[in-house]
Amino acid sequence: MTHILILTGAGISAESGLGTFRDVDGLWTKYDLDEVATPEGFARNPTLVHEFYNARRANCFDATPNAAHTALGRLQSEHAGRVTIITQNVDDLHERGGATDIIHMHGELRSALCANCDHRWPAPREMSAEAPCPSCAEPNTRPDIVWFGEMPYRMEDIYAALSEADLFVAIGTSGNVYPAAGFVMEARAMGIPTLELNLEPSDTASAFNEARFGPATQIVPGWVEDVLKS
Ligand code: BV8
Repeated sequence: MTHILILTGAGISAESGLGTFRDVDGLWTKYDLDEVATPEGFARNPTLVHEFYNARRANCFDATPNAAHTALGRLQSEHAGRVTIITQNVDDLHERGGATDIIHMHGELRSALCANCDHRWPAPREMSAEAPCPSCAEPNTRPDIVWFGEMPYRMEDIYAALSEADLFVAIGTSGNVYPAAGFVMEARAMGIPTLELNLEPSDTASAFNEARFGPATQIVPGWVEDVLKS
């Protein structure tokens, strides 16, 4: 029974119309990461940061999961062993594509967080710097997103899943952001076979034992088919 551990990034949602970060017209080419994805940026201008995430939340609500998301949902329901999905993505397309057992290590657009009392609740479509927290009533709410310089969520669960994995697969990630980009090296150090499924070789491509390149909606369903047939 093989336990498959999958790390996904923005590339798996690209064909659903959600922007990636570092491609030619990626989000970080349009917005200054320091202004909209750091706690310092949020402290300086919470309204700008809420506008950035409100726009991405709207895109996400209007997007639909693609064949790669649904293929991973199928893998989880049909593969005899465990399939754990760790995603860097903050959209909910994995869930809407039928996947469960998902670790959102960078948080989720559909969740809101109070910076004052740590209360979490389902995010409204539009958040604002003035809106009071439903629990402590303080106007100090933020997107439930892990920004640069902040601790990613559920790191213990991630390292536990890594230590039990029989295969590590990275899908649609450029391998630029740590600690996620380092997981492939942790897998190699434990002798776990590694596979990259990406549009093109990522910045960590040399660390993978195997790779398949192409759009996720083509190469992910094909790979899932091969796994379920093996
Ligand atoms: C941490 C939420 C300590 C926001 C994100 C100085 C100070 C503090 C920290 C640091 C520092 N210097 C470095 C760091 C570490 C820093 C970091 O790595 N910085 C980088 C820029 C060097 N990391 C952190 O700060 C992290 N925290 O280190 O805490 C710690 C350390 C260890 C253990 C515990 C604690 C927090 C990082 C999280 C930041 N938040 N997201 C938001 O989403 O709005 S990161 C952001 O980048 C997104 O989450 C995104 O998912 C993620 C990674 O990007 P990718 O998903 O890979 O997307 P990208 O566009 O880069 O690539 C897309 C890929 O898809 C490409 O390869 C492309 O070819 C491919 N593709 C495109 N189309 C398709 C496709 N593939 C298939 N099919 C297609 N159709």
